[in-house]
Amino acid sequence: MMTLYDNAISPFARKVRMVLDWKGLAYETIDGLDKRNHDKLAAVNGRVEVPTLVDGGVTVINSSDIVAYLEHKYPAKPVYPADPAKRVRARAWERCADTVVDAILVNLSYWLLNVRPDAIPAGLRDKAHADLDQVYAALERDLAGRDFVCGEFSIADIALFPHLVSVQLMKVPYSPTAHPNLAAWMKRLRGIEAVQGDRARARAFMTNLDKQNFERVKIFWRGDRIEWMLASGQHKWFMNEIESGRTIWPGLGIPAPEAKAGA
Ligand SMILES: N[C@@H](CCC(=O)N[C@@H](CS)C(=O)NCC(=O)O)C(=O)O
Repeated sequence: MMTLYDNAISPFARKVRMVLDWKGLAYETIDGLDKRNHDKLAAVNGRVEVPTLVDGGVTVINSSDIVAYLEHKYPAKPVYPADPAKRVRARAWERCADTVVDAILVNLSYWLLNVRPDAIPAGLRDKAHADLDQVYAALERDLAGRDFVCGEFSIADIALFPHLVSVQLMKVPYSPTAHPNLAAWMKRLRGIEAVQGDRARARAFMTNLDKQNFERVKIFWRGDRIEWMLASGQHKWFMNEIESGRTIWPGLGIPAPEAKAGA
């Protein structure tokens, strides 16, 4: 059986788990961000990130690579559109979710989920809202006359959902009046079984937040989240985080030796 190192509120792990559920595949999970499982995760992923998928002798890291692997090995119930142009579009939205929307919302979440010595920097939420408004407008445009972002249900919808479902909580909401297509699409997604499972897991995790065993003081920083923070004028705040010892950096993530055939 496949093993997915995941976490109920990691948007990347949520994306992969929804793909597994959508395709009806069997898997077991280990919460890789639970500190008790840290060494196990480090043994399979040099970056020490979730999601990580272990399928027999094959270990796949990075959510979009995991989705591509699953799609290749289990083509039934596809998450990439068959039409090449639509497929490019679906990947473009997945990338936007992974690199832009993730960076904005996860950076805001530090003042909700983490134990912080400071208040959110002045102007940061407004900057987040202004940037997200551009995403909301583009989704509103692409969803006109369609049920899903690329027509059929695809990785675009799956990648965006875990982020957009949190925008009320992060106080950067879209307006159902200004964005009726977006609001109707989010409602439609909530009717899909794989999405319902995701919501239930995230809710259960949040309800017991204080009992969860993940790192809440130091922040794990990587590329896109740093980029958005610096592009939002927070270089001094960021330097202070480094100097105060509140940062964790990913490992190098050099591929491990290949498993021997038949292993
Ligand atoms: N590019 C990676 C990003 C994965 C990522 O950022 N994972 C975060 C959780 S959302 C993580 O594992 N952070 C390690 C930590 O918080 O200790 C992917 O697409 O899978």
